[in-house]
Amino acid sequence: MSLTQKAIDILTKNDRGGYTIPTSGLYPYQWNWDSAFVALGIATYDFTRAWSEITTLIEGQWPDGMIPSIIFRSDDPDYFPGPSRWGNTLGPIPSTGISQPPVLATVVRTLTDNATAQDKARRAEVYDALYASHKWFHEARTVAGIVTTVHPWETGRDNCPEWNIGLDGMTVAPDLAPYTRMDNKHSDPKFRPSQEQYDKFLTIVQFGQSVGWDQRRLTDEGPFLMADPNIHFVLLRADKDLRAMAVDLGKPTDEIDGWIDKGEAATDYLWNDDLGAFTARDVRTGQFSGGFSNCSALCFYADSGTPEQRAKTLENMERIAARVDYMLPSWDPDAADFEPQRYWCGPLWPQMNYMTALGLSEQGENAMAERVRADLCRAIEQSGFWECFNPVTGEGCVSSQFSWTAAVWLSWQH
Ligand code: 9WN
Repeated sequence: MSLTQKAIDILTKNDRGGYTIPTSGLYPYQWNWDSAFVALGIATYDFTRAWSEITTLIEGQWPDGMIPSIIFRSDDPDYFPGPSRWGNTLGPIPSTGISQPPVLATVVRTLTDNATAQDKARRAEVYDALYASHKWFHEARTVAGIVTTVHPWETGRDNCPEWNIGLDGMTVAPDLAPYTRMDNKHSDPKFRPSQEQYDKFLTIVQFGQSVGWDQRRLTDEGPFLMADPNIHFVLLRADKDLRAMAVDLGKPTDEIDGWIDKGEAATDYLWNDDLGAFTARDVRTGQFSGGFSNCSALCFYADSGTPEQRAKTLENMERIAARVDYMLPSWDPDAADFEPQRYWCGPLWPQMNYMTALGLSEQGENAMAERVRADLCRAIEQSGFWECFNPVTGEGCVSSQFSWTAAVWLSWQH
C-alpha cells in the first residue's frame, strides 16, 4: 500500500465524526492545532470533511473568544487530565482552560485561497470566530505588548527545556489534588514529561480553577508567565493572513494592523543575542532560555526579524544540520539537556517541519527548506507516521498512526 493511502487510512481511522483525534489511546479528544493541520491533509481528498474539522473546533470557542487546546465531547477514563480535572471551564462544550498556537486563520486562508469560488465563500462563515480568537490573544494574554503564555501545554511544546526557567520559578501547590497519570500507560515514560513537570502543569490548572478561569487573572497572577516564539510567530503570521481575508471580505483592518505592528515590534523581545537566535523568555524576570528550538526559525514563516537575525538563524540551522541526520530537532543538540527521544527535548515534529519549511521557501531559503522537508519525508518512509521522530536515527517516538504526520505528508504530495 502506498504511503499516501496509508496516510488517508490513518485519518479515516482517527475520525470521530466531524473531527479527528490525534491518535487513539493517548489522545482521545479533539486538539486545537492538531485539527488545523489535519484539515490541510484531509482537504487533499475531501474539502467538505476538512471544513468540518474547522467548524467543530470553533464549536468549542469560549464567549471571550478563546479556542481551547482540547475539546472534551466525552469523558474518557483513559485520559488525564480530563474534563473533571479542568473543572468548570467557560465554553459551550467542556474543555481545557488554555489555548494552543493559533494556526487556524493561516490554515483557513491556505485552504480557501486554492478552493472553488463556492468553497472560498466559506471563509466568511468563520471569519468572526477567527477574529475573536486573535483578539483574545492580544487582550487576555498580552503583557506590555508581548503575547505571553501561562502554561507549557498552551505552547504545544509541553516539556521543551525552554520552559525550565519558568517552571523553576514556581513551586508545586502544597494542596495539589492527588492524581494518576494515564499518558505513561500508553507510551514509554522515558519519552514523556517528568513527574515534577506534571505536578507543575497541574499546579497551573489548579490555579486556573481557583480564579474561575478568569483569563486575565491567569495571565497576570498565575504561577507561570513566559513568551514563546512559537505562539508569537504563529500569531503574527496568522494576523497577516487574517488581514488578507479581511480585505477580501471587505471588513475593516485597522485593529488587525495595530496587532501586526505590535507583533513586529515584539519580535525583537525574543531575540537572544548571546545565542543569535529567537528563544523563549521569562516575562517576569526577562531571562532567556538557552537553546535553539524548532520554533526559532519561524521568523521566516512570520516574515519577521531583521536580515541579520535571519542570517544568524540560518547559521544556527547549519550548525545543527551538521549534528543530526534529520532536521529539525525540537531542542538544541549542543545543549546539555538535549534528549533525542524525549518528546520536546530533541525529537523532530512534523507540524513544526511543515511551518519551518514553508516559511523558508516563501523567503527564498530553498536549500534549507528542502532539507527540512526531505528529512521529515525520509523519517516517515523509514519509520511510518509517528507523532515525532528521533533526529539522530529517524526512529519514531511516542505514538504511531498519528494524524498530523499523515496530514503533513498528504499536504506535501499535492
Ligand atoms: C497536552 C495532541 C497534543 C499536541 C501537543 C503535544 C501533546 C498533550 C500531551 O499532544 O500535548 O496537550 O498530553 O502531551 O505536545 O503539541 O497538540 O497531539
